[in-house]
Amino acid sequence: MSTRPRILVARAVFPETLHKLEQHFEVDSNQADTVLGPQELTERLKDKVGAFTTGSERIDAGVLAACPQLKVCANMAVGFNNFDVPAMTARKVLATNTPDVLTETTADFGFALLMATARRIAESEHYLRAGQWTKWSFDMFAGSEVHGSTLGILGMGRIGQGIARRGAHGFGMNVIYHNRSRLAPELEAACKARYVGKDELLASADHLVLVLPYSAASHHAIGAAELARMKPTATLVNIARGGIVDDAALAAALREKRIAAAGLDVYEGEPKVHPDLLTVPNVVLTPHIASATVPTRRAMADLAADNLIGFLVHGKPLTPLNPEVLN
Ligand code: 8YV
Repeated sequence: MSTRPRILVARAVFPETLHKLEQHFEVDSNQADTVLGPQELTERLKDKVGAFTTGSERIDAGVLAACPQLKVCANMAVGFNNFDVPAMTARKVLATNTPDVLTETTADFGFALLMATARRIAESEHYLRAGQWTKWSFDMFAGSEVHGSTLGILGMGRIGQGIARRGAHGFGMNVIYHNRSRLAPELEAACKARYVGKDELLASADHLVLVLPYSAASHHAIGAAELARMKPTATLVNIARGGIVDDAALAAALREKRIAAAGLDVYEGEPKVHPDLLTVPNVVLTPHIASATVPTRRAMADLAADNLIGFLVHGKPLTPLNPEVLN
């Protein structure tokens, strides 16, 4: 029997990533490309020391209790709400994520979704494909202005700052943000962003982009009450996590034109999408692809693999979330 560490790759990844991992580990890989539920995940993880996860597999106290050999879980995602980090730390299981490598790509996509939403690109394309374009008219797909407008950002981490820089420097937008803590002055200056309270953010933004991490505290951070504070001409973009927005409340606000439009890449309960969102025209819906460029997905997969190799082979992970377990 091989003495190499045994790991689980929980979901289909690049063949090159598997090959890289196989140089160091005995790899059990879920080629099915489905998210392993708690039962199957536990079954396949109980004799492993490491897991390569993709942001959806839940690692919680139950899984940890059933997998006593587990030492590390490397998420191929910057978000890590699928990990119960305190429970992992208590069990001395290392958690890693993939920060930085996806920042600019994800900020590009956030801006693309903002543009598509404000300028009604998806809606007008559907109209054209459906053969409905027979004449020009003065107000056909007239949207909202992007340049010079007020860009609001909720959650001002690396990706939020990337969106702020694009807005301020590329489109001359007036950038305001709200975050748990205020940025250092030099970071605020770099993205020409002004800190405001959440109420002012909601009331003043022409385009509001959500880039905050998901947690119990951010669950439904945008619900009916928050939507009611926004301008009727405003657009909302969510590239953070489903669950931050109350999708049913958003669909109602869009249908009743209480806000102008929304662009969503993430959903509560994805890949299921709230049925009401599928029937309102003024929303652009994409299937959680903000980090999806070939180079970025490769960099994310490489970093997750290098975290497993770094920790299990060399004792040094690259981007630990709970470095205290290394002591
Ligand atoms: C991933 C993401 O595509 O990094 C994140 O947090 O949401 C996306 O970049 C997704 O989590 C699957 O890995």
